[in-house]
Amino acid sequence: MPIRLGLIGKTNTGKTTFFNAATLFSEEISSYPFTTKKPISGSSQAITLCVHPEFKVKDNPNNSKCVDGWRYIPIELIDLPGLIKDAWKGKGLGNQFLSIAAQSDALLHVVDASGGIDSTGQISEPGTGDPISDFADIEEELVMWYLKILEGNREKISKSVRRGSDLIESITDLYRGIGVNKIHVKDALRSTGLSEKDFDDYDMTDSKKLASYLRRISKPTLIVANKIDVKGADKNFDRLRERYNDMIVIPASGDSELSLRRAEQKGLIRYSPGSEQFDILKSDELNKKQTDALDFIKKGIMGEFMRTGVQFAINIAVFKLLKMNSIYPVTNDKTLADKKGRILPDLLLLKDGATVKDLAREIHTDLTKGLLYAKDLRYNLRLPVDYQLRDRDVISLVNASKK
Ligand SMILES: Nc1nc2c(ncn2[C@@H]2O[C@H](COP(=O)(O)OP(=O)(O)O)[C@@H](O)[C@H]2O)c(=O)[nH]1
Ligand SMILES: [Mg+2]
Repeated sequence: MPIRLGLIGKTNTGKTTFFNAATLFSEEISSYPFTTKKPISGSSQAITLCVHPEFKVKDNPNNSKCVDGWRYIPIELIDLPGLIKDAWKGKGLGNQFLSIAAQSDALLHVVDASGGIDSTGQISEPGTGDPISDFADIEEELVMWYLKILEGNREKISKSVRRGSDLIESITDLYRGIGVNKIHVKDALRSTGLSEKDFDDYDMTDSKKLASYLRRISKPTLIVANKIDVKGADKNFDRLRERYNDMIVIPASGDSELSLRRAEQKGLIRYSPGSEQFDILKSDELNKKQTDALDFIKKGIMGEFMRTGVQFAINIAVFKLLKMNSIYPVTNDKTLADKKGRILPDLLLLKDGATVKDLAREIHTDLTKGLLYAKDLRYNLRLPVDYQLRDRDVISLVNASKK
């Protein structure tokens, strides 16, 4: 299963533009409408430096692509309709949106840093809206939804605890489908001081504390300060960074990224997603408006912020927020090929802390049986089965049967 990132935020913050830019890649033309009524899923990619130059081989990727030494790893991106106030009450499709958001591995919370929407998500004069309160409003919807799950199941939890079940276990069961595990619940109870309290004595404040803690630790989220191309948006970017200094805030211009990828697709420019520059190939085919727009992106966006932020936000979500390591499993430890002779065929994303055994399980459950050790092919070194893999490890597994 690819990693799944969900785009959340108020209406008109630029989620669909971001989605269209991030899912528009080479041959595929995205023609997805800008009015989102239901969640739409699309294929995008996280990009990281490939190991093939270091190993001095030419690769034949299978589960990913290698372009100019960069590995493109497929991920799933979900564009969610703008959340409205009281969505958690289940009005309209609120419940459905929230549950899909909660099934993502991580969330990209898009805000309009230009302050160009009002509190209901209607387009307004730039500078009049407040992305800080927009962010807080949506967060509140999410927390209330987590709270509703807890409050709606009080009877059930009380009953099972009375019958001798573990409280941690019972609470985890409620949230299991949305990425909450026992460690999260244990941590939440301890950190909120609720482990000392009898569940039946929880008041609303206690439950909300617990819900809000669970939401925060189980669903990593970063803030995309979008529309950074608009004059004055940089002020809101600074405000966001200051107010939410415990989070990652990424300045972005979805609109600029979409323009660049479309121009690239038409062969007008040379540009790789996430790259910090582009080259104009056919300047004679560009009209004045296009030339000015590209010029602005070069100076106003890339000059100021280094990048448009779209690909960067995805990469940061995968590699920093979710702490994924890129692991290259191969079968032939001399040629670095798989059984079909493809060199460095697959890149697997494994969470930091995953071991050799986890890698075996990820490839095929059968491989864990009789697993003896792994070979680190960079250093020609045997690694024990409980060794925690590191980013960019190239690994072959050695089983009792194959030895
Ligand atoms: N200036 C600017 N406008 C943007 C940007 N991204 C989106 N928009 C505009 O904001 C409006 C809402 O965008 P849309 O993607 O439909 O927002 P959604 O409701 O969150 O999906 C549209 O008019 C977009 O063209 C951006 O990076 N810069
Ligand atoms: Mg939309």
